[in-house]
Amino acid sequence: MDTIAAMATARGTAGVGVLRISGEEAVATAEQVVRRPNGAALADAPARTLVRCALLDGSGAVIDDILAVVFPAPHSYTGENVVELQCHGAPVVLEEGMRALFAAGARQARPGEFTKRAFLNGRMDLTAAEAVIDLIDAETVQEAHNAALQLNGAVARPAGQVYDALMEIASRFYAVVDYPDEDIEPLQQEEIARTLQEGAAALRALLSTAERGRILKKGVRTAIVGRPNVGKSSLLNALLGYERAIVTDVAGTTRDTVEEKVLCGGVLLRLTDTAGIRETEDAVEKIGVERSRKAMEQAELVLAVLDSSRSVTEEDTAILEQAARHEKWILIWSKADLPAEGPAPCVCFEAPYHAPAAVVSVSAVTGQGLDVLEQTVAQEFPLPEAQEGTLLTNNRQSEAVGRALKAVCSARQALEAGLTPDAVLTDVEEALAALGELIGKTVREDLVATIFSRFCVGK
Ligand SMILES: Nc1nc2c(ncn2[C@@H]2O[C@H](COP(=O)(O)OP(=O)(O)OP(=O)(O)O)[C@@H](O)[C@H]2O)c(=O)[nH]1
Ligand SMILES: [Mg+2]
Repeated sequence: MDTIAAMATARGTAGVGVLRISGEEAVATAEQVVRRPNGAALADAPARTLVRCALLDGSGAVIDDILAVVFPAPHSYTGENVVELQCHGAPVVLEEGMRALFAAGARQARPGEFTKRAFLNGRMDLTAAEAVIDLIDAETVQEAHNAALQLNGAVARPAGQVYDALMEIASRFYAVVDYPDEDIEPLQQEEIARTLQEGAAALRALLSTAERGRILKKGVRTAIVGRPNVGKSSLLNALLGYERAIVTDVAGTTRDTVEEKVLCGGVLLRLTDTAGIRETEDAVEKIGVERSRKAMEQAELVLAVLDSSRSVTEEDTAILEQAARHEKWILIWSKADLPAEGPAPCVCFEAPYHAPAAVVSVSAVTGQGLDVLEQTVAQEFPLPEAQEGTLLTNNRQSEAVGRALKAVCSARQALEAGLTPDAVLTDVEEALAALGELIGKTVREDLVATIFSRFCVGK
């Protein structure tokens, strides 16, 4: 494969900036842009050890004092020869260094190309490669933790075990299909049924993590709803810690939905502040109210806000009724720093209504009650146990596991119904194909291209 190079660190001034080179000719290419003080060749530098060099521009002038490290194939990130040049993080130096590398024969790496090569060279399976993107894009510590464990095979390992077990079954069935005189003995049949059952259980367990995985990565869809002026936007701002949404004492300030991600009780919330819900003749506000209702419908968590300094109106009760249709919702009494007006609304939460997960008094001004709100959210969306790390975090993965599970179940049914061996085999092969796709043993080229195009350049 040709030799590729890229800036591995983000653009901009920084203490250090790393240029990464990979390919058969990586060392020879780097050799042309660096000079060791003793005149020794970079190729002779001890492997995986930092050596001090001068970085040269295209004309051979020294432009930086750097550290270089050579990772000879196959013990490198990509499995190829890799050189990393740790320069000072000055954009001009790094750009000049890149230009010199191109002149020396390297070409600009495409997004994700280093990791793609790592995958193609068998340095990591596809779920691990995807974990690299997740890790780079992680917005919470939990997300990073999950990705780090996946990088180490937390998804590939159980999926690989099922794959191997199915392969074993498939090979027995091949024998039976190819040599009709052979037969699967009842004892063997029982064992196969048990293996299929265990495989199905393992896949089901993996699939059941997808929902939590999605929440971990994308955040909980959360709507802040209430009638105008109750303090919805103030609550959003208080949770964010800065003035994101406009707050005024005019009822109907928020016209459109405002969405922001925020970490609340360690849980990533995709918070939507909405226009206050009320009957209105204003054409723009009408659309806003419509959007508020929609945001509430689509939310996994509803924060229904009531103004504790005002008496409760019928509009409030109507909004509570809508909120209570959700399995998870929290009733928030806002403006807790002001004298309370009361009385509390008498709403009965019988089926199909759900009782709120908590009733919390909050002040956006003093911050009172925000901690209780955070605790409630943490309780409602418990994070995965530390060390678990097998949460499926993308649709591609859960789709493949789902397909494998379906095929394994249908293989089991075929076996129990006493269908011909090739009927069982077809299902087992389908499950193998799906699992192969998950971990990247048998994956279509276009799919690989799509997956790696989500990366940044230099990774
Ligand atoms: N004292 C006090 N005032 C608050 C609090 N929260 C909001 N307010 C005031 O209440 C008024 C309305 O606040 P907003 O956050 O704009 O209310 P909203 O629900 O977003 O209103 P709309 O966007 O019109 O639906 C503003 O004057 C705020 O300063 C609070 O916790 N304490
Ligand atoms: Mg508002």
